[in-house]
Amino acid sequence: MNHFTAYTPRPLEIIDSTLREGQQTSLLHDHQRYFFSREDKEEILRALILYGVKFVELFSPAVSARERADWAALRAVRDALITQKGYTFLLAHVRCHPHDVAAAIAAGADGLNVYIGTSAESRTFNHGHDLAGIVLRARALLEDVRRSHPQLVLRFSGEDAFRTSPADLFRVYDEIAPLVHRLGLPDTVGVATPASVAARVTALRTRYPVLELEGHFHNDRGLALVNALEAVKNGVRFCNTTVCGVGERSGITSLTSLLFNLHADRDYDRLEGYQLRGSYPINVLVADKLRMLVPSTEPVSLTNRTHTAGVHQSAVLRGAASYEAHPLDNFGVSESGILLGPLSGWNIIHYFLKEIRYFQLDEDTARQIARVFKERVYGIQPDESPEELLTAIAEREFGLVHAQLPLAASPIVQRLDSPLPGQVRRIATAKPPAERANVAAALQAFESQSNG
Ligand code: HCA
Ligand code: CU
Repeated sequence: MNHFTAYTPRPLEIIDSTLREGQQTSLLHDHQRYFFSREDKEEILRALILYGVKFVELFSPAVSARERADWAALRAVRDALITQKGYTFLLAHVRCHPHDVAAAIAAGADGLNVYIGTSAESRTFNHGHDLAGIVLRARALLEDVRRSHPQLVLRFSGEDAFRTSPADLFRVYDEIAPLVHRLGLPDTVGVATPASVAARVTALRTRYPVLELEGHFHNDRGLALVNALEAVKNGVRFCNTTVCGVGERSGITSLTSLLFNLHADRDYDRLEGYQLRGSYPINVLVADKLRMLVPSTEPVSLTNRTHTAGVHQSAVLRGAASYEAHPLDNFGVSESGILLGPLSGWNIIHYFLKEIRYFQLDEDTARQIARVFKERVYGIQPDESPEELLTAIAEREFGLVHAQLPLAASPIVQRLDSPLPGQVRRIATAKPPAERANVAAALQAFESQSNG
């Protein structure tokens, strides 16, 4: 059965590249990991499939013996989820080289994401072929693959497309377009802007109206997200992402940030088939593999529901909508945090002592305690938390009695709650341990929720 001809593409097809581009992140090296283990990859692939991703890019099996061996394991993960979630296409990212193509086919790839540099920089420093040479090689390779393996899904990318002149890109793509399903448009070095993306996409769509386009945007200028949004809105159906945006240098468009923004823009059609509640869990899962917290720059992060300024805190206590404009719970960020510190006002201190720690105190005492706390907290020791300091002041200096009641679990102030014994003080980007443990459960919940 040819799965691809049987598949009707949705308005937006993510081609997630966490397991390819994502493994090129220097963050792995920063944390002495260097690569994802097979178990990491299996978990990430499973999470991506449950999240609703149908196209996953993997390294060419020619990269290393380990990558080659992992292909079989990842196909098994995919196969195990077919009944529940339908078919997921595993695409090999391959150089325009018969050796890579043969290895991908042997590994059981569903498709080939073929690339070769087309910019002057790429031609000079990467492979040394001129445009005619590129066309010659690519045509021969793709014609051969189509003849011998007609079931493969084929994409061709001129690497560094945004530093390739339109004339040069057309020179190559005109020859290749009849041979492939999609043409790629990678901003390899992160030079594109929303305006240049719109212009390029429009030009390609006009010239190749029947072909699908695939976007890939690097974040060197911090524009990977907005460029992807612009591409998608101009008619690019296939978009490359990675979880948390990790990738070469500063990475590419983050999977959940793209979907989150389409949601914010009410572009609901493009969200068809994605389990948005899995957004935060999948960010936590991959951040965990990188031994880091979900970056504070990720829109779908606990940081975006954590409040520190006194004015914000007291307003959020009355109504979270005051400083939380987005429905982050729908993206799996199921709790908010309020951090005690020098900016906290007396009312949050009153709330904490009364509602969370069950001290009997009136508002006036809370004001007095707040004055002491605000002074003392500047001299806090590294092994002490603001919550401990505040509790100590309340008990020792104000003689408040602490009723032995269970800890409250208010969804608003989870982060104010007592840390577990020996747990380090939480910082703004920290995720609650409960969330970590819940990742697997949350992802598994999609299994039962979604029926493919
Ligand atoms: C790479 C470069 C690449 C390829 C993208 C593509 C890029 O790491 O090999 O194949 O479309 O950014 O150009 O990721
Ligand atoms: Cu890239």
